[in-house]
Amino acid sequence: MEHSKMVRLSKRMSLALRHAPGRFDLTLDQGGWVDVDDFLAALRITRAELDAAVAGNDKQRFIVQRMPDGAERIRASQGHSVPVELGLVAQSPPPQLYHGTSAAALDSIRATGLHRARRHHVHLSADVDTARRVGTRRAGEVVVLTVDAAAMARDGHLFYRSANGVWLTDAVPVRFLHAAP
Ligand code: HQG
Repeated sequence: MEHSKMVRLSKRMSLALRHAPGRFDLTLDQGGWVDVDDFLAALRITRAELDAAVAGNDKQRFIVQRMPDGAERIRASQGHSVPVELGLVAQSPPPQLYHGTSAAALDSIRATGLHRARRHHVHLSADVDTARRVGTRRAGEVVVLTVDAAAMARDGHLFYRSANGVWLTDAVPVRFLHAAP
């Protein structure tokens, strides 16, 4: 599939599976899953297009699972703004995690820490390069912050890792944030 077509399809799939399933007449189950056949019909795409978008996705945003009865289901691995329970189990984070954002947000972040905004969690990256890429989605200069995840974990903050390797936590208080080197 052509790259630009793939990106467009990935965005529509994200909209349907993370933010606005109703706009496609879809209902996600509690875990955020939807039947693959229903999904194909709702987005008016072929199975080949779906497979290409799932397999070729730069961030592995979507996961397809075969159920014991042979039916298949799909969900987004993270990033939801609609209520879903992903069933992730808290796990011990690496000592440091990273968050890419815009320089314009820094004053506010320094005042109140990192908040999850409309999503379920604050999203953190395991490496600086990925965090920088996340930050470039925002206008203006990109800033990468280091999160002292080890200290947060010692303080009782819980961390989760999505199926596609994004680290998630409820909020990051200011004292655990530093400018990345
Ligand atoms: C900022 C994408 C002011 C925060 C990405 C971010 C990621 C504050 C924005 C995933 C703040 C929220 C998530 C505060 C946080 N004051 N601004 N106190 N606290 N912010 O999109 O982390 O491509 O909800 O820095 O790659 O940018 O969609 O979060 O800029 O993995 O798969 O508020 O979404 O993945 O924005 O991105 P977002 P994010 P996908």
